[in-house]
Formats: sequence, structure tokens, C-alpha cells
Amino acid sequence: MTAQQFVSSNEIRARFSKAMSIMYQKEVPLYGALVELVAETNRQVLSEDAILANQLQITGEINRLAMERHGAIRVGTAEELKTLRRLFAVMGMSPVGYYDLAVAGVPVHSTAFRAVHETALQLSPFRVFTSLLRLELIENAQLRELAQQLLARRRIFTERALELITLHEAQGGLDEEQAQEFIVQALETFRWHSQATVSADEYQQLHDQHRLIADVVAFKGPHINHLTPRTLDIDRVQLAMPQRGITPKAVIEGPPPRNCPILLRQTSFKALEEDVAFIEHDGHEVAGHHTARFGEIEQRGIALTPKGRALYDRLLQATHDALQAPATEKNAVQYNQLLAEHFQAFPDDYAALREQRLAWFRYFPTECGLAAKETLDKNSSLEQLIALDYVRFQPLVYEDFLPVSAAGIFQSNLGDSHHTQYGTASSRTTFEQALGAEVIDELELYQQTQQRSLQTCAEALGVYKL
Ligand code: OOG
Ligand code: NI
Repeated sequence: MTAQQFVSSNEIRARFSKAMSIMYQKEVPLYGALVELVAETNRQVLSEDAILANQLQITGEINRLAMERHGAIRVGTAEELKTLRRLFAVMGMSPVGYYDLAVAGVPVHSTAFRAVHETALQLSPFRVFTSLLRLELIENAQLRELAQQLLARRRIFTERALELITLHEAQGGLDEEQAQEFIVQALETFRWHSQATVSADEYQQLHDQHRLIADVVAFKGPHINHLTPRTLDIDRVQLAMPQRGITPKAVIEGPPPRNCPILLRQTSFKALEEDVAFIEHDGHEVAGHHTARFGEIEQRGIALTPKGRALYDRLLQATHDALQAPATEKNAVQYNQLLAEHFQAFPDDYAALREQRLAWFRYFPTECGLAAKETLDKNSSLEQLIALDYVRFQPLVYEDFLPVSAAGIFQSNLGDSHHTQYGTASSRTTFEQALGAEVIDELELYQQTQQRSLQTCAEALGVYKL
């Protein structure tokens, strides 16, 4: 079979994320209502803000606006995580970044499976925040044993999905029919099962240890726990949610509203209480509830360099220190004020962000630059070309997650009663061993994308080096 007959991994990812979205909207109708609200708000923003509409056009962002989504799952064993890595590889998704959530009282560590090249991201930005439960953090030995047994017993992938993953690895791709089948089979792993694999009593024990543990251990598979469309105005959607019968979390995670958005702002609606059936040891079912699945929205801004990120982390920490308590409905106004005050120290125009090397950019040759190609000094520097308006820059969008924000999203969906502090040090190496691969350093990816855009400019304008 030749490579031409294979469906591209970008195409499989795009189709898969669409199939997942349809499945989730059916499973959680309130998520469908959120998607509608976001689409409406995006249309309004674009019609009001011509500059933004134009910028999204230039960077090609406009094409992926409606499909911008991420999801999240939680798995229980190294074996499950390893196989997920192979499954996501079929869709051109690699593990990027390491997130330690134990420091925030959530007994998991995580990575994000996503496309890494800007062209692939443009075709489908879909990514999956994937967490591995840290069983060693369950203090009760008996309960830990029960969790291990339950996890060892379950099979979260269909036989056919596993065969198709192996086939993909052997032949280097999947043809049309195989790709279609793969999407159907892979989706099964993420489906919701209302029938638990434990008795009501076992569920309660797991739940009492940590709600997240019950969510990972007590079910047949790692159901997708939320999906996330992209909004152009998160504050507007946050305000509009209650009018649609959607209850948002208390505060938006991440930086405050800005002229030049940085990193990632997120908010979610609270997880729904859903009917489940527990299975007693004599085989009969008992009705109960489980609360895990929700909907989220995100607004992405420019990716920050290590220097910019250090400044972000410092200002966010200072905000939390000043609030002296977790952000809740009660202190939300105060939190937002403190956040805005502290972030005044973060430059809010792209030229300053670039000059101070706080953020990553993509560079584009201008029409007049291209027209001047023949007469241009081949030794021109980037700054000279920018001053001549031969080169312009656009923000490079942040494609990853933020550990403090992720912890906030987890916590708002786990009930506010859990603020356990775990003593055990996290370990990226342990995570990578479970994953069976190293996670990619996201900063290198941004640097490479910026560098590639400079290279393209240099070639287009015929200058030696940028
Ligand atoms: C993942 C929460 C983190 C985000 O967007 O930061 C997350 C989870 O609840 O499993 O999705
Ligand atoms: Ni999320």
C-alpha cells in the first residue's frame, strides 16, 4: 500500500473530534446549549470588531474557530495511558507538557495529547487533557487494593480498536475504510456508561477517599468528562450562561481580560448529577448518582516565553496571596479586582510584549516588502524590516494548558470540600515511564514555530538570515 492511499492523521483527528462532539452533545444536552451560546457570541463579536475579524483572517484562525475544542479524560493505569498514546498517535497527537496536579490537591498528573506543527494545528487544534490517577496517593491500603483490582479487570479499548492501532503502526497509516472504522471504535473508549462496575458501598468508599478516584475506578471506561469550544469573548459568555439555565463556576481561570490576550482563560459549568446503577455482589442493581461531566469554554491568547511565563506565574500567585482564600462566588468580585490590579504590571500591547521578549510571534512578509525584494539590502535585520513595514508580526496562539487553572477546573467539578494537600513528590519521570515515552517540551514547539516563520520571511524577501 502506498502512502497516498492513507487518510492523513490530521483528517482522522478532525473527523474524530467532530464525532466526539456529536456524541457528547447527545450525552450531555446542556453542552449542546453551551456550544450554541458560544457560536452566537462569536458571531456577534466578529460583527462588532472588524480589527479582530481581520486579524483572524490573516492568521487563518478564522477557519478553525468553530472547530476549536479540547476534551479531558482520566485513566487509572500505566497500561491504559500507554495504549492511549498509541491511539492518539493514529490521529497525529503527541503528548506535550507535564502537569502536576497533586500540588493543588488533585491526585493525578497529566499531559495534553495534541498536534505539534502549526499547519497540523490549523487543520484541527483538537487536544485531550489526559490525567493518570496516582493510586499511590490512596492512603487506605484495602481501598488501594480494591482500586487496583477493578482497574486490572477492565478493558477500555475494543479489540478492533487495538487491531487498527497495531495495523496503523505496521503499515504507517490507515486507508479510508480503516480510518472510518477506527473513529467508530476509538470513540467507544470515551463513551459514558451509566452502569458502574462496583457496588453502592464500594462506590461510597472510593468517593469518600476522593471523588476523582470514584470517577476513574468505578466505571467501565474513561468517559470524556468535558469538551471545550473556543469563545472570542469569555466574559460575555460567562455572564450569559445563567440566562440559558447554565450555572458557571465562580470565576474565570487564568489572566484577566486584556487588549492583548495572553495564554488561556477558561470557565466551565458545574458538573451534572447523573443517574447511575451500581452492581451489588449478588448481581442486582441499585440506583444512585454520580457527578463528573461538565462543559467548558476557553479563550486563547498569545503564548509566552519562559520570561513571560515567569511574570504570569508571579502575578497570579500574588493575586491568590492577596485574596488569602480560594476564589468562590462570595469573593469573586474582589478576586477579579485583585487580578486586574496585579496584572497591570504585564505589558498590554504586542509591540511591548515582543520588544521585551515576553511572548512568541509569527512573522509575515508584507505586500510592500515582497515588492521591494530586488532592491532590499540582503543583510537587513528583522528590526529594520519591521521598521520599513516589510515584515509584520502576529501573536502565536498558546496551545497548551495551565496547571493552576486546570486545578481550578477540577476543583469546581469535584465539590469545594476537597482541598487535600498531598505530600508525595510528583514525578515527571514516573509519568513518562507509564506513558512509555517522553513528553514534548511545549516551549521548544513555540520557538520552532516562530523560527519557521522567520525563515519563510527571509526566503520570501531574499535576505540572508532573520
Ligand atoms: C481536566 C481538567 C483540566 C483544563 O482545561 O484545564 C482541563 C479534568 O477535569 O479531567 O481540562
Ligand atoms: Ni478543560
